[in-house]
Amino acid sequence: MNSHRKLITLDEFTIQETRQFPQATGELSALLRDIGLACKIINKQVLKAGLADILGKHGATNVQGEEQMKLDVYANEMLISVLRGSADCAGIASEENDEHVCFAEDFSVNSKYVVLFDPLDGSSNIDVNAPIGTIFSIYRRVSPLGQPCTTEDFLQPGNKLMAAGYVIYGSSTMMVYATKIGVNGFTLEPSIGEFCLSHPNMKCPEKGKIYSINQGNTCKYSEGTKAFLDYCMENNKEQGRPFSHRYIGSMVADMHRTLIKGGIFMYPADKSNANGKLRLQYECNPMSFLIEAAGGVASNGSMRILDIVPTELHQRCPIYIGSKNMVEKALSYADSPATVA
Ligand code: P6P
Repeated sequence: MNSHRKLITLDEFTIQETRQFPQATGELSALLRDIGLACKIINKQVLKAGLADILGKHGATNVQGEEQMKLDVYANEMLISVLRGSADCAGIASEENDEHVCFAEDFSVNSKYVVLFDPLDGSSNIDVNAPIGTIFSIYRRVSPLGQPCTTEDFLQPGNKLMAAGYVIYGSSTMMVYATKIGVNGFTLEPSIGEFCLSHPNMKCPEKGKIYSINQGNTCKYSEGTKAFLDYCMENNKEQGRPFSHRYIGSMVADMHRTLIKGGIFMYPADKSNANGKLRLQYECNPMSFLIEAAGGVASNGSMRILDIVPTELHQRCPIYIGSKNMVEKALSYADSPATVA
């Protein structure tokens, strides 16, 4: 690799993007940099999770009823702390918090944006050193500036997103985010502690040959989902060979592969979970905004995920997301709601 090639840092890139829009104030770019800072701090702890006394159950349980790993709590606290100090965030909502949090500082009530996040998605993979990640969504608030943010700020549909993305803590640490302009990926360069542009203008391949689903739940899936899985496993002339099945059990990791290599990631409704498992506001919507910005498709089985109007902060949503040809094929098998398991 040409070591003399100028590295473009996240800060430089976001500032250059801002310059493309004379009317832009730079607040959204600054917020993206703040999220990057929080995730660099989280990354430092993730890298030594096996060493520090940070493994093991924190003991508390979150609103999902899941035991909180200490790293979950740490990641949540870091994001809240950095965003509270940001001049560009009026408040947050998190998978780890029952309710949204308004920042009361004078400069916060005048901030234009709110941030929702899953601070450490896939945390059950921490102990087995599989990739985990932070997922974030940024909305322009709908409540009046100068006053605390409100519930409505956090219940906006995904088609109102201003930016969304994730940081994957894997073989390398990458930040991938989308704005309406497109999707760009930044790899953390540890020697300078900066996210550097490594994947400009990312596109999800229109055709894919990888399907990603927890096949262990097959007995609980609808007939339509089972029929699509049979299609994926058939050696038929349409695709030339059976597709490959890949499932890491960490949404950020499965979605990062889907974005780069193409394919479909699915967490459908099933007999036990009428709305699937994944959360609309801080898992499905940010990933749907990003994949659509990269040319992919995201549906809940009957409609575009970004058009769903949320009614509850932690509501779940079935998801079929990825390469256009695979998602459309999966939806062609989708059942009418009446027949969903
Ligand atoms: P299952 C991790 O717990 C998570 O929220 C997502 O990151 C992941 O895609 C999904 O749940 C895995 O769920 O039921 O297959 O273990």
